[in-house]
Amino acid sequence: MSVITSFSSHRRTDVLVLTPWLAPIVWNDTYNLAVLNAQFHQRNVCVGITIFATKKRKMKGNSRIYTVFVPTFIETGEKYFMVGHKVNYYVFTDRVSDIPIMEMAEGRQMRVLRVPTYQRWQDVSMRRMEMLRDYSHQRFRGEVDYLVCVDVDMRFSDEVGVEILSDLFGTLHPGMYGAKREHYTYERNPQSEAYIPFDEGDFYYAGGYFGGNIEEIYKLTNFCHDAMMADKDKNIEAVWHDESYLNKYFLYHKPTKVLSPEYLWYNGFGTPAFLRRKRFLAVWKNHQEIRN
Ligand code: 2GW
Ligand code: MN
Repeated sequence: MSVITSFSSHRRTDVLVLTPWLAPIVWNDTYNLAVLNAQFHQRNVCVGITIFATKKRKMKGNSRIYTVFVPTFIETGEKYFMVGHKVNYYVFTDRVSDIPIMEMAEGRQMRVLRVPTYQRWQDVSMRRMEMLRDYSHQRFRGEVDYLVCVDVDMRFSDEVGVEILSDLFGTLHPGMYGAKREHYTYERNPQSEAYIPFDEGDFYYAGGYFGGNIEEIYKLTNFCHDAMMADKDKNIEAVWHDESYLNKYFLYHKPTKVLSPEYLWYNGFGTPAFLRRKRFLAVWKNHQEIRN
């Protein structure tokens, strides 16, 4: 592995590349992937990526079944996600027979995990924390070194590699990028376990993209689930559900890496100059809608 002599190609001055607690913020042109790949290959790292596809979503007479997002997710993942590394896709679903068998590159596999259905969509989203906690404890520990936990209504559109991996990482929410702290949509009810006062908070992190090693993901999901249950007992539900509790966790357990909005983008937000790559995009859901 040769250390690159020209550092000028791995520098950004137009964006923040380091948090005040010295965690890298990952942007294109801040790292050398060849060097990182060699390091992670040396450790023979295996990466788990989790998605959930349960139940139906009913909206304005339309309904959609979240399993429709799975094939595109995996196809684009095979093209762009951790190419050349060992990967396990974990698909959590209540409709096992809707998940097709798909071809994977060598060293990569898909595992379908049956989970219960929740009636309220907020519970569908929030209960992911409990299931990730339980599977981290029972299964993931023995199978993978890192977990990447993302929404399913997404597709990869450029490389996402080992540069994202770290003990604990979160992703800047693309809709909140550049917003003032007081405009972050943290939970503002002091009675809630997710409460963050207006003068606190570092970044607004997205609920649909976090990860880390299994121990850290266990701690994160355990905290979020317990906080949600404590709020439920008080008849409280945080404004952005699991995302609100995740933001609370990251406030007091700072991530060791932060992913830039390159890693989570909506085409509707256009292409600002700071965005040199769009690696992972929200799928327009109405394209997928299935009439009742
Ligand atoms: C059904 C009705 C309304 C909303 C979601 C669902 C639903 C979600 C569902 O019927 N089945 C299902 O499997 N899900 C899973 O939850 C699926 O993995 C999906 O990606 C995830 C979050 O729901 P989604 O993607 O429709 O909502 P977003 O994109 O607005 O999610 C953001 O906000 C959520 C909390 O409100 C979460 O924090 C999420 O991580 C955020 O990206
Ligand atoms: Mn989503």
